Amino acid sequence: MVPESHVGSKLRDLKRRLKQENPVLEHVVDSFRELDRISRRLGLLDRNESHADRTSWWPLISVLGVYSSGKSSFINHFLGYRLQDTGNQAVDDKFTVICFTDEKNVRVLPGLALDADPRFPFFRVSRAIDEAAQGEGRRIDAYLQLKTCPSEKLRGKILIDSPGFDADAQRTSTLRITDHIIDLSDLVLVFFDARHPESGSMHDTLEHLVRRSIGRRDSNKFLYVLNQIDATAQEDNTEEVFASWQRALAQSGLTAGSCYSLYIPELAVPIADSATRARYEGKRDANLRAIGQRIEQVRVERAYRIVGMLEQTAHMLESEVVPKLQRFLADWRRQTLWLDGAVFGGLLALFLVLTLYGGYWDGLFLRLPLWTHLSGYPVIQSILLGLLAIGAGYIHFAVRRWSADRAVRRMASDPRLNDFLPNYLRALRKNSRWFRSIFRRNPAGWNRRTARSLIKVAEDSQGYVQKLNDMYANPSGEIPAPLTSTLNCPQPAERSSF
Ligand SMILES: Nc1nc2c(ncn2[C@@H]2O[C@H](COP(=O)(O)OP(=O)(O)OP(=O)(O)O)[C@@H](O)[C@H]2O)c(=O)[nH]1
Ligand SMILES: [Mg+2]
Repeated sequence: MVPESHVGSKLRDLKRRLKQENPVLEHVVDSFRELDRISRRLGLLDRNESHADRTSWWPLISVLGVYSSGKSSFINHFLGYRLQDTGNQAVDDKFTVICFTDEKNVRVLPGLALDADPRFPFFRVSRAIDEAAQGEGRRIDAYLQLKTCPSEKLRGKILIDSPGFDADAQRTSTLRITDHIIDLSDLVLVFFDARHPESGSMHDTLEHLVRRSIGRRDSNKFLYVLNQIDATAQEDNTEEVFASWQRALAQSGLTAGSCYSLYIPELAVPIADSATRARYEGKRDANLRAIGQRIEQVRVERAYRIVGMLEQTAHMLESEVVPKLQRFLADWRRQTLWLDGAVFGGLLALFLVLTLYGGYWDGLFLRLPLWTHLSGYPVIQSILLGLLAIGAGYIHFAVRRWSADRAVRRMASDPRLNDFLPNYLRALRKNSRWFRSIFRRNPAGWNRRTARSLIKVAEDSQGYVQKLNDMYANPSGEIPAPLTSTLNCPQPAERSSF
């Protein structure tokens, strides 16, 4: 029996985990497996690669921001689980990636577990850290840890808790990880502390996180949260605190975004006045709900995105990859035939000229003295003919290889192939192996059966979209629009009021 490849066991594990979290995506894994099989036959992927690696299967929600602002408390509240330590001193000194487990207990694994596993968003992050700060990549465990938690709220998503933002104390490597997290996240919650609106950490957060979020194409994935707003209940000056926070955001250049003010229910200082309490609680619950819905929405969007990627990949294989490989084969064939013609034609012409010049022709008969001498030795004659054929074969294969290299170089200079280039090159090598005839019009591994499988994958992906619609679409048949209930951020694109 052939041992199961690294990819095989990875996809099996992925499927097992998705089975608990999203049954539609569980079947999508099978379709990705089929695409991998086709791509491997085409020579695009090797045994250890999978199209499934090109996407993160879980939506990533990261919580960043000011230290002691309640990032970990928010995560604990959201999960309904006392997972993260909290406290008034700086508590978290590393990033914690939190994902679902069906085991009863929480597990804490070192950063290495994340660095080495392509299913997680930190796969090979140590290399990126090394680029930012040499030698630090080895200390990956000092920056990252993985926690698994059985909270139902975590199904189908990954949360990231982070150390409080403090640019002075932080090394370039931490900033590098922060940037990496922001790039990968589907949703970024940036936390501020209503108790200390002017802290240094607030300043750093504004400088690094808010300023950088501005002008990004995905800037709507940032939610700004002013936490611990219960601290304003005593003086009942929420509006003032909120407005000054927004001014600080505006001064950092933020002109649009979703802003929320919150407090964590179980941690709040009790609010004595019942009317004030009711007002605070009503707004807090609305905002917690809004953030919760936004998180849920991200999960839905991610499921559609993965199915979309499946269809796109199937489409790309059929309408881009196969035609490109066919073009390569045609190029290679044409070039080889031309060159073969030129080289052998030239040699033949040279032979004719030399023999004519030497007077070896008797009418239409060539009489080479050497050949005539050997007429009594048919074995030697055969050996000579054999050597001649080997020489011709050698030239032909050299010509084939040269033409293939040229066609490969031409393809390699195509900037549109960018990160798919190594895959193309691998397929080209497979297609131009010595035993493959140059007269084949279809690429290696491409036949009616593979074409049918590809059509089936595309059809299946439409089926998955329908299933997702059945799961998530509301009765009017619409996919829920991104939730836009927000507070009055400066000139907000999306707004509500507290
Ligand atoms: N009154 C009140 N206290 C809160 C609230 N949220 C958090 N706290 C308290 O604030 C302190 C800091 O909370 P953490 O959750 O540890 O804050 P953090 O942002 O994770 O802090 P670091 O990990 O150190 O950056 C803890 O003592 C919490 O109990 C809130 O909404 N209201
Ligand atoms: Mg914390």
